[in-house]
Amino acid sequence: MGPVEFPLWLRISHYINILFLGLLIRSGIEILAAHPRLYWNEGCTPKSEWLKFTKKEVPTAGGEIYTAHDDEVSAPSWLALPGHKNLGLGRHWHGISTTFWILNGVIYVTLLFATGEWRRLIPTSWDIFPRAAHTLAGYLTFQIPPASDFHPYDPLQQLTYAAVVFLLGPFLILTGAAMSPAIAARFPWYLRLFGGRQRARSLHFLGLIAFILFTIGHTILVLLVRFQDNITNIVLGRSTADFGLAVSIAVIALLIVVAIYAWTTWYSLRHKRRMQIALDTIENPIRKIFFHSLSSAQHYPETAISPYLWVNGAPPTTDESAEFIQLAGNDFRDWRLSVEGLVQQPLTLTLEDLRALPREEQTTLHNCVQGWSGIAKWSGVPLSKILERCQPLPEARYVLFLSYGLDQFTYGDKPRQPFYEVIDLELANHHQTILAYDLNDKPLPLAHGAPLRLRVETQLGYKMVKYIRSIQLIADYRTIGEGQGGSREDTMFYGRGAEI
Ligand SMILES: Nc1nc2c(c(=O)[nH]1)N[C@H]1C(S)=C(S)[C@@H](COP(=O)(O)O)O[C@H]1N2
Ligand SMILES: [Mo]
Repeated sequence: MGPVEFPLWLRISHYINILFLGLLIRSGIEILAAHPRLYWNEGCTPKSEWLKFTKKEVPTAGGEIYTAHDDEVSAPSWLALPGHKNLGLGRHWHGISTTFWILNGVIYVTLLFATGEWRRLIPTSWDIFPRAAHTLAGYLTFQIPPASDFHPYDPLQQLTYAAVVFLLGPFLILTGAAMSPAIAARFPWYLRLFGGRQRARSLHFLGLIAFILFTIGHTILVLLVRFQDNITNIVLGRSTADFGLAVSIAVIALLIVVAIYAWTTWYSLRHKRRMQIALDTIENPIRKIFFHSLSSAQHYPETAISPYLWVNGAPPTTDESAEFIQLAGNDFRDWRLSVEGLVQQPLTLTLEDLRALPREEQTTLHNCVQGWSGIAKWSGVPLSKILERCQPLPEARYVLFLSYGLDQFTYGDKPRQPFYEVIDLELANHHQTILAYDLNDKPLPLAHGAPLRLRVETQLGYKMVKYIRSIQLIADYRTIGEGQGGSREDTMFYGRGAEI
């Protein structure tokens, strides 16, 4: 075999891969820190985690409410992107990086096959296994394989690279997609392939560990075994190229990657809103195309109902809403739901009125943006039935749900605002979008949103407003609050779409 050349496209895609893998890993750590526990069970029962990155214990006795936000840990910025409890921005970076990493991967694989380069990577004979084992045994006894073993890779190298490209990469994409509430809601069989969302999440994490171990091993071997050939090959395409030049280019290229990592963290922490809008502008159309129209078709058996349900967002206190406390004290008999805004027929409904309307029961999976989940049976009235009755005006495009409770977080130095979220009419009319008044066949408990809460089964939990006070049909969400489409979007920089 003559000298091998590494084509330019291959070298560039290898470099782009380094850049995005780092962004993916760092933003992934940010996401993990938002719920630093990993489980094999779907309900995330406290103390059942197989791995946790927090010393906190979830109080299971006593009346005090412990929310998922209380459980979040702060990751340092050198490790996580951007660090310091910025799940919203971490998620934007993870989304953007996933998109470009996959794009880079698709271009790479296409060119690999189009140019015949695949023959170097994909083993075509079973004897690669014994040969790779032989090479491994050699490395383990500190023997470097002879130059004749590299075509351009030694058997172990070839097998590992092929496994990383064609197995580990797709595995991370598939387990990542399984964590999308929209995919899990529309294709429940897909989630079952992995044994549920928490298993997919745990497997995604183990995939990350595999990637990190591979990267460490790969880097060590590149440095220790035939470094001069490796660096000239991957930078300049030929082992006969100028070694000094190759090293200089590699060092500069890696410094650029480090500078990009530092910049993304710094800029994200400093200009949170700007970063949120910039990244979401790219993601939003992608989410719209692939996820938005998926409608939930979940029918979990009642035996799947989780023994424990995490809480996010505590009930309003007297300071937040004395009115709510009064209503709750009277079992919500005086509570009224007002449906107003751009409607022909404003409505005022009591809980009895709502219970008299058509009832929808659904046992579904709740997916919090932070990572935990839980299966519960929700009963209530389909939102579409309310919309039929209030008759939205033609200019109405969104539905706003306003809570009695206040947002836990604030933006700038402003006081805390009532918690609200906005969904569009397409989501509002999905079959399993309901206003729930019962949880597991009992009136909704206070912690989970009494007397009425929204369920939108293709979305992440933050869209599902609890303690509903009113529903308004509006033409545009940009004039409401900070203009991002909901409290979590306004103050925590989450995405406008909550499908993944
Ligand atoms: N009013 C109000 N509704 C809210 C929240 C909140 O803080 N306040 N948190 C949201 C989030 S982030 C989630 S995950 C779910 C949690 O619902 P649960 O507490 O019933 O599990 O409620 C959503 N609805
Ligand atoms: Mo959440």
